[in-house]
Amino acid sequence: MLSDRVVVVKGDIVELDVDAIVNAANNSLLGGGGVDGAIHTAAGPELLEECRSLKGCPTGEAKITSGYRLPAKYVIHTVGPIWRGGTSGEDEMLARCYRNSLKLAVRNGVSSIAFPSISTGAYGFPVNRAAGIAVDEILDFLEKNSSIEKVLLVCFNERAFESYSSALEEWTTEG
Ligand code: AR6
Repeated sequence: MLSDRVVVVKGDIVELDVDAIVNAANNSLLGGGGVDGAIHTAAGPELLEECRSLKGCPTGEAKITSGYRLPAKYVIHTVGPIWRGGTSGEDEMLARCYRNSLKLAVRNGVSSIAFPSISTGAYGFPVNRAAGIAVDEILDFLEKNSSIEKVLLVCFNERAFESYSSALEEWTTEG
C-alpha cells in the first residue's frame, strides 16, 4: 500500500540511518538554530564549507550536499516559508519544499529520506496545517514515483507526532 511507504517517527533526525535527511534551513544556507543547528553540529564543519559554495537557496527550493559525519549519505537543504498568517502563499511554498526535496532525492538515487517538520519551529507555521500539506505532497509524489521506498516524517515533540500521525491516518482512510 502506498501509505506503507510513509512512517511517522519521534526522535532526532541527525541519528537516522537513511540515504538523505532534509534540513529546514534559511535562505543563506549558512546554519542557524533548531534542526539546522543540530544537523550542522552533527555533520561537522565540512558541511558549512560545502554550504558556502552553494550561494544560498530561495524559499521553496532545495539543494543537496554530502552528509559528512552523519549516518545519512546526503543532506537536502530546503527553505520553508515564514508564517505570515496564511494568505501570503505559505501553503504552496511549503508544498514546494517537499516536492523539490523529493525531486532532488530521486535525481541522486536516494531511496530512503527523512523530513523534519519544516517551518513549524522558528518560522511559526501551524503544525496541523503543515502536517496535512506534507502528507498530501509526499503521497502524491510517491504515487507517481517508485524509486523512493521509504519516507520518514520525524517529529521532535508529541504535538508534532500527533499532527503528522493523524494527517497520515486521514489520508489513508480518505484514500
Ligand atoms: N530532529 C528533528 N526535528 C527537530 C530537531 C531535530 N534534531 N530539532 C528541532 N526539530 P526549526 P523552521 C524540529 O525551527 O521552523 C533555523 O534557525 C522542531 O521541533 O528547526 O523551518 C533555520 O536556520 C520543529 O518541529 O525550523 C531557519 O532560520 C521543526 O524541527 C529557521 O530555523 C522545525 O523547526 C527555520 O525555521
